[in-house]
Amino acid sequence: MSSKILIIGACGQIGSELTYKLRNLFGDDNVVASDINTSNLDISNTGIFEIVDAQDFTSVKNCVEKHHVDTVYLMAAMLSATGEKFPEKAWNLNMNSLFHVLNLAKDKIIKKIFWPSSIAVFGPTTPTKYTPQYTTTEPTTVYGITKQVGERWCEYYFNKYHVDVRSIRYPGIISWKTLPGGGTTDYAVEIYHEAVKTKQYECFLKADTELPMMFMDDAIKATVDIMMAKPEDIKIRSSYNLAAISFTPQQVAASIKKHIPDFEVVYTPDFRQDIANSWPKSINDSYARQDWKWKHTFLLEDITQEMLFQLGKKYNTISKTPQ
Ligand code: AKB
Repeated sequence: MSSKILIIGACGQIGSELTYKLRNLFGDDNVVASDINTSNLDISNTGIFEIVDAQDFTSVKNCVEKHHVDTVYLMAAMLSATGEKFPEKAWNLNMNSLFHVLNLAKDKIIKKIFWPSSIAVFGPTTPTKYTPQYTTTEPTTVYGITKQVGERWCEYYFNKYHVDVRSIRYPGIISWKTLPGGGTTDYAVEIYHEAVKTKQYECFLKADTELPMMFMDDAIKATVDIMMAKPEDIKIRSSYNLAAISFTPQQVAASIKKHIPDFEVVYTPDFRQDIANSWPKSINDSYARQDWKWKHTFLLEDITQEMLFQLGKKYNTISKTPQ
């Protein structure tokens, strides 16, 4: 019998692309997409879709039982920037939803969980360059605190109750299908949209703010790969460091200018600058590369080409194929 998958938070930036990928890999009948509302019609109108409130245990459990789900991808979360505006809401959403799925697995109602962590688990006392897997984690954002504590709980449920939970620490994710919402790394998506639409962008981070980033296709590949790996190969049950590339706003702007020479960026840092300053500039992900053979594909120039091509089609500003 094939596995039955539930994605919670399927309308969001990563959830939506994960839904397309999992439907593709396992068939539309084996993938249940869910979210708190139908904000992404491309997801809710194109396959099995349920309204699920990730904070409500009964809502999650009913959906799991109705569809005989054995694997849950918990993608619902409040991200770093929004979390600073609504600390208690961020705590409640990020922690309650995690406990609900961990407890469903503890009670053997589901078998396997994917839960995303983030580079936000790191803080100002963490070494910023090539940040190791095991190091000081003193996050300064509520989002980071929920991810750090969540990692501890994942490992605890694995050790105490043999819950098969797998996790990666996502860097900033760049994609063109669904906009991100409420993160500090969102500038790296917005900049492409504005380059294509208006040839101008006001960046909320300083020009030289270096952060770890990854193209969506690589992030989805990592997510699927860690979930398909043999249980014995998943040696870290808190969360794996994961890396692809690192760049600054100035570097993305320069790579866009190669294609759109009159693109202009002004830098007006806001409260998100402090968050970015507290995060690593680059990540050492050697455990992921060793344990489950993680390898990234997309470099900055590849990402720029693909983003400008896809957004050009979306906004009707180009008709040529990428070189
Ligand atoms: C954010 O910026 O909050 C997220 C993240 C790095 O987890 N994209």
